[in-house]
Amino acid sequence: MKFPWAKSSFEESDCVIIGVPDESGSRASRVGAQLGPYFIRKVSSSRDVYGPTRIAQSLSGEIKTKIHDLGDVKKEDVEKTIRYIVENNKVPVTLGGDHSITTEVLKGFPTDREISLIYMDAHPDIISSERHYFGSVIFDVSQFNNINITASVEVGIRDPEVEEIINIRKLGLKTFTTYEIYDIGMKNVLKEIEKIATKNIYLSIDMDVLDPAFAPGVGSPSPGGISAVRLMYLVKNIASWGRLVGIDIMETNPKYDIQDMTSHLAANILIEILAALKIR
Ligand SMILES: [Mn+2]
Repeated sequence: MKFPWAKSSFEESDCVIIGVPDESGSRASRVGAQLGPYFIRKVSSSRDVYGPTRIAQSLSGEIKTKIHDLGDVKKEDVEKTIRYIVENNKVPVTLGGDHSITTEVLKGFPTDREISLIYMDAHPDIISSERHYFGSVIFDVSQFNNINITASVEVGIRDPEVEEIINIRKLGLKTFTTYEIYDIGMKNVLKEIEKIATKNIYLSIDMDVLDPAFAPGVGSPSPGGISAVRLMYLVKNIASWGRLVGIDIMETNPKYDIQDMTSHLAANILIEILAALKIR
């Protein structure tokens, strides 16, 4: 299964999509994130395409980015696949699968070019007492040479563990909770993110950053999240800055979804990003 609207060959593409149907790094009691890539592509194939040629327009307009869908990749092959995509000057887009796949993706980027992470998640994922799973992604990648943690930011968090609050302070990571987003408003959040994330930007989206009312199909739902349009507004603006070097959309769990609404939203978030994306 591939996205019907991802029609470019690898050679001519600006962006390359991979799916990683794996949840071996998850500890969620709600199993099913490995089905994410299949359902996101399937629901987009049936709802975002009208007939053989008419592709749904995004809110941001026509998708001018040339997109190739490479299909699914095993978790152990993610690092080398990403390296191959990046070496060919294309922007990799990864669909999960559990959030620990982001660590594997970031291993594939060159070690000598600094990256700012913009990490949208209900949970800070910055546990250090356990490593190499979906709760330790930020701590794990903070050990990488190319990840500039003080020029990185977490958006939408609301469910931290005590250990994580300590680690956020220790590492100098900036965060916006959902209350802070509500308080200062979307335009100001965007301005603040732009001031913090000054390097090449890797954008990672955990679908649980959204309120469960918009995204019930996730492994670890957390009430009090942001709305679908707010997330789309943030990511489409970030994509328009021309500094995105990689994107992922993780933790869609079709087993707990309602009529595929979370899978469809994941597909539409991707479409909005791709329509607004300015290639460097
Ligand atoms: Mn996460």
